[in-house]
Amino acid sequence: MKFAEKIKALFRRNKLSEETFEDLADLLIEGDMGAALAFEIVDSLKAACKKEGISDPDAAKAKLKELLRPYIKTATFELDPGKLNIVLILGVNGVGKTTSCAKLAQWAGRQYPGNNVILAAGDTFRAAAIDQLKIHGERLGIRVVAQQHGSDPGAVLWDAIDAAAAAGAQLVIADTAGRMHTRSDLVKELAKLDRVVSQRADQANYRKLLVLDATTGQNAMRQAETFHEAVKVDGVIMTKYDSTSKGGMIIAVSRQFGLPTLFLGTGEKYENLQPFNIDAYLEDFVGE
Ligand SMILES: Nc1nc2c(ncn2[C@@H]2O[C@H](COP(=O)(O)OP(=O)(O)OP(=O)(O)O)[C@@H](O)[C@H]2O)c(=O)[nH]1
Ligand SMILES: [Mg+2]
Repeated sequence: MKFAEKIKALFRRNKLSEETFEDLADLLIEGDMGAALAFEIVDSLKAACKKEGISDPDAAKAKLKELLRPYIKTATFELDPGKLNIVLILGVNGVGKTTSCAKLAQWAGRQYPGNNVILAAGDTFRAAAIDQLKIHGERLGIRVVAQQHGSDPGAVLWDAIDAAAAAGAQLVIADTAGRMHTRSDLVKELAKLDRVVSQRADQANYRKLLVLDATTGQNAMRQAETFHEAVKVDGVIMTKYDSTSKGGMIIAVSRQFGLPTLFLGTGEKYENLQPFNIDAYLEDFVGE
């Protein structure tokens, strides 16, 4: 059953009772929202229903949506036309970083026609990573700046920034190696790369997007915490949203770290990247 269907079924009961609220808390936890946040939301729903005399389950569901909305920070991905825009794509292993680089490059190319995009093969750690990005670049007709396997990712970024300046490109999207948030040495390396890019391109519009896999559940909170602490992340790309009907993590990450989700990855194709839309999201999560 789709997650929203479960919420719907819950509010299809004849009347609101203590049990409805308890079951709702369980469901929100199951939806990856985390226990503390789930109870907080259920408590405020209960209070609002009492205060406003809401006894109709449908009205309570509408109220739930209304209460969830301010928890979700939103932001749009926009290029600064007067600057070089740099996007560093980060995350743990296998979450969909490289695929997201390619998807974002295509999306930005369409959104800003005539703008040159450069992909930077900043994952120099995994042998096949450079080729993987090059293949995406060939398919999409987008230039990929790369060095050899094992080279310094900071140097690749320098090259890409130089190439962008020379070509008048407005956007550099850089892949990075997957690193587990539990590996503090690798997280430190990322912080170093971040410093290198900040110094090299201090006039640029430089952003860091953390890729989180929607099927990871609460572990994504640990990932967000570590990466945000290390490099101050600007936003999230939530991938594999097509593989789960739950998405409570988007609310949890927003609430806990103030991080907006900018895009949803909704499949393996280049087209499967959608700018985050709060109305559509709430409809997915709670139902219409
Ligand atoms: N269903 C689905 N699959 C996705 C999505 N995004 C990425 N994938 C798949 O996830 C797998 C891993 O994607 P990659 O882009 O290689 O992940 P990565 O984070 O770069 O992996 P490493 O570089 O090894 O850390 C691939 O099979 C992708 O096709 C998505 O939004 N939905
Ligand atoms: Mg990769």
